[in-house]
Amino acid sequence: MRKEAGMRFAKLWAGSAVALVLGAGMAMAETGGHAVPWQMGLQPGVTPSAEFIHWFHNYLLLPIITVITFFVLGLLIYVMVKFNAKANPVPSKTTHNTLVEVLWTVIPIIILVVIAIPSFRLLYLQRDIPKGDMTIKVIGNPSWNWTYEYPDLGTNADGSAKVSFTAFLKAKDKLEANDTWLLSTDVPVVVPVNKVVRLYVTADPEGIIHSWTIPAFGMKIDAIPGRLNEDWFQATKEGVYYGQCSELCGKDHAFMPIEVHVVSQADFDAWAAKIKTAGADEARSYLFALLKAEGQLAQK
Ligand SMILES: [Cu+2]
Repeated sequence: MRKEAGMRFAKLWAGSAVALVLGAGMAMAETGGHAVPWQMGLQPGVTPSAEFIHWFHNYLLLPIITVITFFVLGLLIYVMVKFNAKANPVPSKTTHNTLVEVLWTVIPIIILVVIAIPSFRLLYLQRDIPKGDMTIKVIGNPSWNWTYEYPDLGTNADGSAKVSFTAFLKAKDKLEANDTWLLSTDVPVVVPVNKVVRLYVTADPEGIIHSWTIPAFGMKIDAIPGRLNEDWFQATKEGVYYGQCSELCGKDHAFMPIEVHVVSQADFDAWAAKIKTAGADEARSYLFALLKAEGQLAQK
Protein backbone atom coordinates (compact mmCIF):
# COMPACT_ATOMS: atom_id res chain seq x y z
CA MET A 1 0.00 0.00 0.00
CA ARG A 2 2.69 2.39 1.12
CA LYS A 3 4.92 1.40 -1.77
CA GLU A 4 2.07 2.10 -4.22
CA ALA A 5 1.51 5.55 -2.75
CA GLY A 6 5.23 6.15 -2.98
CA MET A 7 5.24 5.12 -6.65
CA ARG A 8 2.28 7.37 -7.33
CA PHE A 9 4.11 10.27 -5.66
CA ALA A 10 7.29 9.56 -7.61
CA LYS A 11 5.33 9.45 -10.89
CA LEU A 12 3.54 12.68 -10.02
CA TRP A 13 6.81 14.36 -9.10
CA ALA A 14 8.55 13.17 -12.28
CA GLY A 15 5.52 14.27 -14.32
CA SER A 16 5.52 17.76 -12.83
CA ALA A 17 9.29 18.07 -13.23
CA VAL A 18 9.03 17.15 -16.92
CA ALA A 19 6.08 19.53 -17.39
CA LEU A 20 8.01 22.29 -15.64
CA VAL A 21 11.13 21.79 -17.76
CA LEU A 22 9.11 21.54 -20.99
CA GLY A 23 6.99 24.51 -19.99
CA ALA A 24 10.03 26.61 -19.20
CA GLY A 25 11.68 25.51 -22.44
CA MET A 26 8.60 26.38 -24.45
CA ALA A 27 8.17 29.72 -22.71
CA MET A 28 11.80 30.49 -23.49
CA ALA A 29 11.60 29.43 -27.10
CA GLU A 30 8.51 31.54 -27.56
CA THR A 31 9.50 34.75 -25.75
CA GLY A 32 13.17 35.55 -26.19
CA GLY A 33 14.06 39.06 -25.29
CA HIS A 34 11.98 39.64 -22.18
CA ALA A 35 10.89 37.93 -18.98
CA VAL A 36 7.54 36.12 -18.75
CA PRO A 37 5.32 35.33 -15.73
CA TRP A 38 6.41 32.14 -13.97
CA GLN A 39 9.62 31.98 -15.96
CA MET A 40 12.19 29.60 -14.49
CA GLY A 41 15.85 30.50 -14.79
CA LEU A 42 17.48 33.20 -16.86
CA GLN A 43 16.29 34.61 -20.18
CA PRO A 44 17.87 32.74 -23.11
CA GLY A 45 21.23 34.34 -23.86
CA VAL A 46 22.09 35.40 -27.41
CA THR A 47 25.68 36.66 -27.00
CA PRO A 48 28.94 34.89 -26.06
CA SER A 49 28.93 36.76 -22.71
CA ALA A 50 25.35 35.76 -21.88
CA GLU A 51 26.06 32.13 -22.76
CA PHE A 52 29.13 32.10 -20.53
CA ILE A 53 27.21 33.74 -17.67
CA HIS A 54 24.44 31.14 -17.97
CA TRP A 55 26.92 28.24 -18.03
CA PHE A 56 28.70 29.71 -15.02
CA HIS A 57 25.46 30.09 -13.06
CA ASN A 58 23.62 26.93 -14.13
CA TYR A 59 26.46 24.40 -14.17
CA LEU A 60 28.95 25.69 -11.61
CA LEU A 61 27.56 28.12 -9.01
CA LEU A 62 24.11 26.57 -8.61
CA PRO A 63 25.36 22.95 -8.15
CA ILE A 64 28.09 24.08 -5.70
CA ILE A 65 25.73 26.15 -3.54
CA THR A 66 23.14 23.33 -3.62
CA VAL A 67 25.69 20.77 -2.37
CA ILE A 68 26.94 23.18 0.34
CA THR A 69 23.40 23.99 1.51
CA PHE A 70 22.40 20.32 1.83
CA PHE A 71 25.72 19.44 3.51
CA VAL A 72 25.26 22.17 6.16
CA LEU A 73 21.59 21.21 6.61
CA GLY A 74 22.66 17.58 7.10
CA LEU A 75 25.26 18.59 9.70
CA LEU A 76 22.69 20.68 11.59
CA ILE A 77 20.14 17.85 11.65
CA TYR A 78 22.85 15.39 12.74
CA VAL A 79 23.91 17.68 15.63
CA MET A 80 20.30 18.31 16.70
CA VAL A 81 19.47 14.60 16.78
CA LYS A 82 22.71 13.19 18.12
CA PHE A 83 23.80 15.85 20.59
CA ASN A 84 20.66 17.27 22.17
CA ALA A 85 20.48 17.24 26.00
CA LYS A 86 18.24 14.16 26.06
CA ALA A 87 20.30 11.99 23.69
CA ASN A 88 23.67 13.17 24.98
CA PRO A 89 23.34 14.20 28.67
CA VAL A 90 27.12 14.34 29.32
CA PRO A 91 28.77 16.54 26.66
CA SER A 92 32.31 15.88 25.49
CA LYS A 93 34.96 18.46 26.46
CA THR A 94 36.88 18.10 23.15
CA THR A 95 38.05 21.50 21.82
CA HIS A 96 40.53 20.98 18.98
CA ASN A 97 40.83 18.59 16.08
CA THR A 98 43.71 19.33 13.71
CA LEU A 99 42.40 17.22 10.80
CA VAL A 100 38.93 18.81 10.87
CA GLU A 101 40.40 22.32 11.16
CA VAL A 102 42.70 21.76 8.19
CA LEU A 103 39.80 20.35 6.16
CA TRP A 104 37.44 23.24 6.85
CA THR A 105 40.15 25.67 5.77
CA VAL A 106 41.50 23.85 2.72
CA ILE A 107 38.21 22.65 1.16
CA PRO A 108 36.64 26.15 0.99
CA ILE A 109 39.90 27.47 -0.54
CA ILE A 110 39.73 24.77 -3.25
CA ILE A 111 36.05 25.63 -3.91
CA LEU A 112 36.89 29.33 -4.25
CA VAL A 113 39.76 28.63 -6.65
CA VAL A 114 37.49 26.39 -8.76
CA ILE A 115 34.99 29.30 -8.94
CA ALA A 116 37.67 31.96 -9.49
CA ILE A 117 39.24 30.47 -12.64
CA PRO A 118 36.13 30.60 -14.92
CA SER A 119 35.08 33.80 -13.15
CA PHE A 120 38.24 35.60 -14.33
CA ARG A 121 37.84 34.15 -17.81
CA LEU A 122 34.29 35.57 -17.93
CA LEU A 123 35.53 38.93 -16.66
CA TYR A 124 38.17 39.06 -19.42
CA LEU A 125 35.59 38.10 -22.04
CA GLN A 126 33.34 40.95 -20.90
CA ARG A 127 35.92 43.65 -20.19
CA ASP A 128 38.60 42.95 -22.81
CA ILE A 129 36.62 44.75 -25.49
CA PRO A 130 37.20 43.35 -29.00
CA LYS A 131 37.69 45.42 -32.13
CA GLY A 132 34.18 46.42 -33.08
CA ASP A 133 32.40 46.17 -36.42
CA MET A 134 30.34 49.19 -35.49
CA THR A 135 29.92 51.74 -32.71
CA ILE A 136 26.86 53.13 -30.97
CA LYS A 137 26.97 55.95 -28.44
CA VAL A 138 24.34 55.71 -25.72
CA ILE A 139 23.44 58.74 -23.62
CA GLY A 140 21.17 58.52 -20.58
CA ASN A 141 19.14 61.71 -20.27
CA PRO A 142 17.91 63.47 -17.11
CA SER A 143 14.43 63.46 -18.66
CA TRP A 144 14.39 59.63 -18.34
CA ASN A 145 15.01 58.44 -21.84
CA TRP A 146 17.96 57.32 -23.98
CA THR A 147 19.66 59.02 -26.89
CA TYR A 148 21.48 56.87 -29.44
CA GLU A 149 24.11 58.02 -31.93
CA TYR A 150 25.47 56.02 -34.86
CA PRO A 151 28.79 57.73 -35.75
CA ASP A 152 29.56 55.03 -38.37
CA LEU A 153 26.62 56.24 -40.47
CA GLY A 154 28.25 59.60 -41.09
CA THR A 155 29.19 62.70 -39.14
CA ASN A 156 28.38 66.38 -39.51
CA ALA A 157 31.01 69.11 -39.96
CA ASP A 158 31.16 69.64 -36.18
CA GLY A 159 31.86 65.94 -35.57
CA SER A 160 28.38 65.05 -34.28
CA ALA A 161 26.73 61.93 -35.62
CA LYS A 162 24.26 62.39 -38.49
CA VAL A 163 22.08 59.56 -37.21
CA SER A 164 20.95 60.37 -33.70
CA PHE A 165 17.60 59.77 -32.07
CA THR A 166 16.01 59.60 -28.65
CA ALA A 167 13.93 56.57 -27.69
CA PHE A 168 10.94 57.14 -25.41
CA LEU A 169 8.67 54.73 -23.62
CA LYS A 170 5.80 53.79 -25.93
CA ALA A 171 2.55 55.17 -24.56
CA LYS A 172 0.01 52.59 -23.46
CA ASP A 173 -2.58 53.70 -26.03
CA LYS A 174 0.00 53.50 -28.86
CA LEU A 175 0.97 49.86 -28.24
CA GLU A 176 0.85 47.62 -31.31
CA ALA A 177 0.27 43.86 -31.50
CA ASN A 178 3.89 42.88 -30.89
CA ASP A 179 4.62 45.50 -28.22
CA THR A 180 5.00 45.07 -24.49
CA TRP A 181 3.99 47.82 -22.08
CA LEU A 182 6.98 49.30 -20.19
CA LEU A 183 9.47 47.55 -22.51
CA SER A 184 8.64 48.85 -25.98
CA THR A 185 10.02 52.18 -27.16
CA ASP A 186 8.75 54.48 -29.91
CA VAL A 187 11.96 54.00 -31.93
CA PRO A 188 14.16 50.94 -31.38
CA VAL A 189 17.92 50.53 -31.55
CA VAL A 190 18.77 48.47 -34.65
CA VAL A 191 21.94 46.38 -35.01
CA PRO A 192 23.08 43.71 -37.48
CA VAL A 193 23.26 40.08 -36.35
CA ASN A 194 26.68 38.49 -35.58
CA LYS A 195 28.48 41.83 -35.65
CA VAL A 196 30.55 43.07 -32.71
CA VAL A 197 28.86 46.26 -31.54
CA ARG A 198 30.92 48.56 -29.33
CA LEU A 199 28.96 50.79 -27.03
CA TYR A 200 30.14 54.09 -25.60
CA VAL A 201 27.84 54.81 -22.70
CA THR A 202 27.52 58.07 -20.82
CA ALA A 203 24.89 60.35 -19.30
CA ASP A 204 23.99 63.98 -19.84
CA PRO A 205 26.62 66.09 -17.96
CA GLU A 206 23.87 67.84 -16.01
CA GLY A 207 22.00 64.61 -15.41
CA ILE A 208 21.96 61.54 -13.25
CA ILE A 209 23.38 58.03 -13.32
CA HIS A 210 21.44 55.47 -15.37
CA SER A 211 22.39 51.96 -16.44
CA TRP A 212 21.96 50.44 -19.90
CA THR A 213 21.02 46.78 -19.73
CA ILE A 214 19.87 43.93 -21.94
CA PRO A 215 19.55 40.69 -19.94
CA ALA A 216 19.61 38.47 -23.06
CA PHE A 217 22.94 40.08 -24.04
CA GLY A 218 24.39 39.44 -20.56
CA MET A 219 25.40 43.07 -20.28
CA LYS A 220 24.83 45.97 -17.93
CA ILE A 221 26.83 49.18 -17.95
CA ASP A 222 26.41 52.40 -15.98
CA ALA A 223 25.75 55.65 -17.80
CA ILE A 224 27.54 58.25 -15.67
CA PRO A 225 27.58 62.04 -16.24
CA GLY A 226 31.07 63.17 -17.32
CA ARG A 227 32.40 59.67 -17.78
CA LEU A 228 32.62 57.46 -20.86
CA ASN A 229 32.04 53.77 -20.23
CA GLU A 230 32.69 51.12 -22.82
CA ASP A 231 31.02 47.78 -23.44
CA TRP A 232 30.25 45.43 -26.29
CA PHE A 233 27.94 42.69 -27.47
CA GLN A 234 27.68 40.31 -30.39
CA ALA A 235 24.11 39.13 -30.80
CA THR A 236 24.03 35.82 -32.64
CA LYS A 237 20.27 35.50 -33.09
CA GLU A 238 17.89 37.83 -34.88
CA GLY A 239 15.02 39.07 -32.76
CA VAL A 240 13.78 41.78 -30.42
CA TYR A 241 15.50 42.18 -27.07
CA TYR A 242 14.43 44.40 -24.21
CA GLY A 243 16.00 45.97 -21.15
CA GLN A 244 15.27 48.62 -18.56
CA CYS A 245 17.34 51.24 -16.78
CA SER A 246 19.09 49.34 -14.00
CA GLU A 247 20.33 52.15 -11.78
CA LEU A 248 17.78 53.79 -9.48
CA CYS A 249 17.76 57.21 -11.12
CA GLY A 250 14.63 59.03 -10.03
CA LYS A 251 10.91 59.27 -10.46
CA ASP A 252 10.70 57.81 -13.98
CA HIS A 253 13.31 55.09 -13.48
CA ALA A 254 10.76 52.45 -14.43
CA PHE A 255 9.74 54.28 -17.63
CA MET A 256 12.92 54.40 -19.72
CA PRO A 257 13.03 51.00 -21.45
CA ILE A 258 15.50 49.79 -24.05
CA GLU A 259 14.42 47.97 -27.21
CA VAL A 260 17.01 46.47 -29.55
CA HIS A 261 16.21 44.84 -32.88
CA VAL A 262 18.84 42.40 -34.11
CA VAL A 263 18.32 42.04 -37.88
CA SER A 264 20.17 40.67 -40.89
CA GLN A 265 22.93 42.80 -42.42
CA ALA A 266 20.72 43.46 -45.48
CA ASP A 267 17.83 44.70 -43.32
CA PHE A 268 20.22 46.80 -41.24
CA ASP A 269 21.66 48.41 -44.39
CA ALA A 270 18.14 49.17 -45.63
CA TRP A 271 17.24 50.73 -42.25
CA ALA A 272 20.51 52.71 -42.17
CA ALA A 273 19.90 54.07 -45.68
CA LYS A 274 16.38 55.09 -44.68
CA ILE A 275 17.27 56.76 -41.39
CA LYS A 276 19.97 58.82 -43.11
CA THR A 277 17.44 60.41 -45.45
CA ALA A 278 14.19 60.19 -43.47
CA GLY A 279 13.66 60.42 -39.72
CA ALA A 280 13.93 57.69 -37.09
CA ASP A 281 10.14 57.21 -37.07
CA GLU A 282 9.98 56.61 -40.80
CA ALA A 283 12.99 54.27 -40.67
CA ARG A 284 11.27 52.32 -37.92
CA SER A 285 8.04 51.87 -39.91
CA TYR A 286 10.09 50.93 -42.96
CA LEU A 287 12.11 48.32 -41.05
CA PHE A 288 9.03 46.88 -39.34
CA ALA A 289 7.27 46.53 -42.70
CA LEU A 290 10.34 44.72 -44.04
CA LEU A 291 10.49 42.36 -41.05
CA LYS A 292 6.75 41.69 -41.21
CA ALA A 293 7.03 40.82 -44.90
CA GLU A 294 9.81 38.38 -44.02
CA GLY A 295 7.58 36.90 -41.32
CA GLN A 296 10.07 37.82 -38.61
CA LEU A 297 8.04 40.22 -36.55
CA ALA A 298 5.70 38.24 -34.29
CA GLN A 299 2.07 39.04 -35.02
CA LYS A 300 0.09 38.07 -31.96
CU1 LIG B 1 17.65 55.59 -15.34
